Amino acid sequence: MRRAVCPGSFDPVTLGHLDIVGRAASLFDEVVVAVGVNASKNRMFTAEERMDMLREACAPWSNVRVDGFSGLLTTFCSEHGVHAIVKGLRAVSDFDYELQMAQMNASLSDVETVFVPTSPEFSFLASSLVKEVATFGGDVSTLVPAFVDERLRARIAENAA
Ligand code: COD
Repeated sequence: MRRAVCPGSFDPVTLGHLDIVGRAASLFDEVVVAVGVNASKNRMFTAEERMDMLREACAPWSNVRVDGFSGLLTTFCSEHGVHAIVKGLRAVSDFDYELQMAQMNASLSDVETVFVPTSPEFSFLASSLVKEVATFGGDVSTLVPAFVDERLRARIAENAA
């Protein structure tokens, strides 16, 4: 069984994330989408909310499941029999940081990192930008699944009330 992990914050999941998850699902027997729950950043959605959205978005892939993790990703990998970390690369700016993480993770364990290039239509897409655009009333309906768009707008309205 070749098992990979797609880790991230997914605050919230975008079509760019799902493009990488879907392609990982065709490369590996099983893919675990692992939501980092370390409380280091301000999040719009709780870990449970982020995982719920991912479960709904990943439902079409029978070999993908969603889990949460705290602490080191390499610890999660060894506890769950994960052999590869799959990361999407958008630009050279991603590469510098992702290479550093891949090398650190390789020094901590024997898990390999596999980089998947973003599809061109998603190369500018990041959760942080989606939240910013949506917060200022912009249309993000082509960048996230429809139900995520609804939850984003509901959360922004709640926060503004
Ligand atoms: N196209 C392609 N790929 C994309 C796109 C896009 N448009 N958007 C995002 N991605 C991919 C990237 O590969 C990214 O790495 C991944 O999706 C997740 O993105 P985010 O923004 O949701 O998540 P990050 O980058 O905040 O997640 C960082 C981790 C949680 C993976 C990282 O901090 C981590 O591993 N933390 C655990 C603690 C640890 O082990 N630290 C030591 C690391 S060396």
